[in-house]
Amino acid sequence: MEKLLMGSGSLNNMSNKGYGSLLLSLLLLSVVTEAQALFHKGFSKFQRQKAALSPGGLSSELWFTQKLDHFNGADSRQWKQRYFVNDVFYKPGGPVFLMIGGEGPANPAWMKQGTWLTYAQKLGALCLMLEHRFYGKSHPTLDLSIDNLRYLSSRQALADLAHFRTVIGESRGLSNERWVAFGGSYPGSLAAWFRLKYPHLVSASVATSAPVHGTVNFPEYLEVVWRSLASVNTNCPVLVKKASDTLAERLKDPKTYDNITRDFNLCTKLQIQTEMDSAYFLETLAGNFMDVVQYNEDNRAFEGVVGTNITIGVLCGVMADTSLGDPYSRYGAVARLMMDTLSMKCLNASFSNNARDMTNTSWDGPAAGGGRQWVYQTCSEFGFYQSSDSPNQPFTGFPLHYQVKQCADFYNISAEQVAAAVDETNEYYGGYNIRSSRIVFPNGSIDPWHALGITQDITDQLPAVFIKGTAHCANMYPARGQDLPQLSLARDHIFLLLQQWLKQ
Ligand SMILES: *[C@@H]1O[C@H](CO)[C@@H](O)[C@H](O)[C@H]1NC(C)=O
Ligand SMILES: *[C@@H]1O[C@H](CO)[C@@H](O)[C@H](O)[C@H]1NC(C)=O
Ligand SMILES: *[C@@H]1O[C@H](CO)[C@@H](O)[C@H](O)[C@H]1NC(C)=O
Ligand SMILES: *[C@@H]1O[C@H](CO)[C@@H](O)[C@H](O)[C@H]1NC(C)=O
Ligand SMILES: *[C@@H]1O[C@H](CO)[C@@H](O)[C@H](O)[C@H]1NC(C)=O
Ligand SMILES: CC(=O)N[C@H]1CO[C@H](CO)[C@@H](O)[C@@H]1O
Repeated sequence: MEKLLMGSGSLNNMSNKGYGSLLLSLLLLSVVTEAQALFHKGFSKFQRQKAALSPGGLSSELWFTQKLDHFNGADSRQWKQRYFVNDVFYKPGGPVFLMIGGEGPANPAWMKQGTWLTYAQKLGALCLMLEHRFYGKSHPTLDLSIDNLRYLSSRQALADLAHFRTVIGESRGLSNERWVAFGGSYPGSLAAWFRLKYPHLVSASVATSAPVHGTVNFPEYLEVVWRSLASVNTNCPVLVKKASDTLAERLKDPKTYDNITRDFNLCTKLQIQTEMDSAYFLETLAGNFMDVVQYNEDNRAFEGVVGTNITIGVLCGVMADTSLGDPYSRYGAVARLMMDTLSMKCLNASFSNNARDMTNTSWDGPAAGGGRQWVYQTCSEFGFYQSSDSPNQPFTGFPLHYQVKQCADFYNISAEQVAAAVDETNEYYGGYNIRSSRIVFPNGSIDPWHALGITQDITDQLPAVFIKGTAHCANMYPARGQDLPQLSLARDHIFLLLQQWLKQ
């Protein structure tokens, strides 16, 4: 959702909870749409596979019995993991495509649309999508307490995929077929790592916009935001910087709070008691720009994502509009435009409310849509904090220590533990030095996440596919007439690679 998702107050309801810039594909594979609400039928026990298929060959949700802890043979606790099937294109002997769920509910829209289905049609593939543990309706534990979150990790998620692949392979007679993993953003990394760690179970992977390198501090993200804004109008990021500097300066003087409350349409009067409060507020406003850049002009509408007609050009247009007053006033206009677009009445910018939401451990809690879980994964595995620490970026006031302190506030994970966990993640998967074969890494030049991805061929068997001018995960969305030619070429190129690899 928010920046790699994941960022704060921006293009979606969840982003105004402050973990906005952190959620990768929450917006990607996972936005909860009204249509999805219809899927709420509770835990349908073991439906027989065929019975669960609708006439068109698209399944409603199915449930797979999964182990809670794959790494402890003495722990036999189990839970039910949600998955979906589309066998419309399947031809006996064809490959099996596995779409990997990420840091939000698995969105069944992907079972009806998306580039992977175009490939499936051409190759006669069976399509499956497995929801990630702890997201959506895949609840391994009774709640999201710190003790229970210990079972949330990419390693457990990969072991879920391995067990799912093995059991479904056997039960459907597909053990000897070629399996291909797909994913975008964090699930893109999982697609690459699934091939890396379980090469006997998956023949090839398409790891789109995958941040395979963990890093505690990720200031480069906002540097790409600067460049993406500058590509529309060189003055645009300069104006944003002026505005955010002015705002940060005013936050030091409580006499300005009434005006700020009005200018940014806050739900309640601004209160700044700690550095966390001001950092949260400034990060939330920056989140508007981060989300628009990350998802600029993509084709996510089919997922039920709103607000996609706000482009970088629209934001820079507002920032350049002198009739709106000084840059600070234009920055307020951007915030109000985003709220209008999302039909939000006002902006919640209080860190303490956010902290209350983020520490709620109930599955019905306000951050259980993915925020509490994803931020936990950043603290315990990846970092990825889009801090404002670089001088070459447009925002002010949310340094790394503000972000890392949330790990202690929300999960009792210290800064030292975060640093050690990220090192261990890179040690385990290899980071940029991943060594494997038959993994393709598509990247978009304006996607801020490409800085943590594989952007140059490692070997013939580990190629990068560069797509100039596209944003996060663009190649996964359904093709459109107005797509850039290089985007269409990239989709074709990936298809040719798959075709070639499936013959090997
Ligand atoms: C608040 O804004 C008004 C204009 O809308 C301005 O006249 C006033 O000086 C501002 N107050 C402060 C404390 O900046
Ligand atoms: C975006 O779409 C909405 C609804 O169709 C429309 O009202 C709005 O003017 C559009 N905004 C821009 C910036 O194009
Ligand atoms: C703001 O937060 C309050 C309390 O958490 C909540 O009741 C309200 O719905 C929120 N408003 C918006 C517009 O998000
Ligand atoms: C957690 O969220 C649920 C659902 O919104 C709410 O009923 C419950 O009171 C919250 N728990 C705490 C401790 O705030
Ligand atoms: C926080 O973690 C420390 C050790 O890392 C532990 O000693 C302490 O009991 C934990 N506190 C809570 C409230 O869980
Ligand atoms: C923006 C970016 O890093 N693009 C890279 C994507 O991958 C290609 C290799 O195919 C690189 O040349 C690009 O620099």
